[in-house]
Amino acid sequence: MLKIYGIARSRAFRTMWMAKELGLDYEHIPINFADGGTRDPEYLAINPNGHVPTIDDDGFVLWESMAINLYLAKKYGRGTLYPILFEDEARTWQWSFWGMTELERPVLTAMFNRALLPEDKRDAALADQCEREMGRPLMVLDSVVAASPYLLGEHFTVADLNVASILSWARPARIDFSAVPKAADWLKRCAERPAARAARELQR
Ligand SMILES: N[C@@H](CCC(=O)N[C@@H](CS)C(=O)NCC(=O)O)C(=O)O
Repeated sequence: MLKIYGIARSRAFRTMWMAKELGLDYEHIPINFADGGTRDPEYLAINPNGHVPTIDDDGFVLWESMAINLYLAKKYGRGTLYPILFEDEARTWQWSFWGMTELERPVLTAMFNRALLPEDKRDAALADQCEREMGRPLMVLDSVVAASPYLLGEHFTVADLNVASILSWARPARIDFSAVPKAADWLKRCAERPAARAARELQR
């Protein structure tokens, strides 16, 4: 059976959303960074980085949220959540790497400095700078989802899930989407999927 390590209020959310999209049964092991769980020697033996998520799929251990989602989608959702064509597969990687390298740091930093840190520790100027940095990638996203409903075309795939899960931090980060309305609509379409809602329920 699939095991997912990590709490839903972490990047493990991405993996839980994926598992729910695929209708996979899984055992949830709520490793929490807040109580030192990610530094526990038993957990470090599974993921020496001391981060979540990690999965154990019948003895196959894998970490890094994007790699995990690409693996799960390819293994259990080929032809639906994972594309068949090599070119579409490559575009799936493109969007996943793009999300991690162009968006993840600024949106996370903005969320910390506008919502998560104690007020006296927040750096408003840094958050504003991060929001400005997101301007160009969000325009790129906007132009693509203006031409088709999802990143690879007509259907929701792991490419959408991976990018939308990174951008799920945009709301608490109070990122202004008014200049990118198509990207806002796309994000809403992704976030309203039953599997995304079910994964968000686990964050409560
Ligand atoms: N690049 C990794 C980052 C994982 C990561 O940093 N996870 C955070 C939680 S969202 C974590 O485990 N932090 C706790 C720690 O480092 O102890 C991924 O995408 O899986």
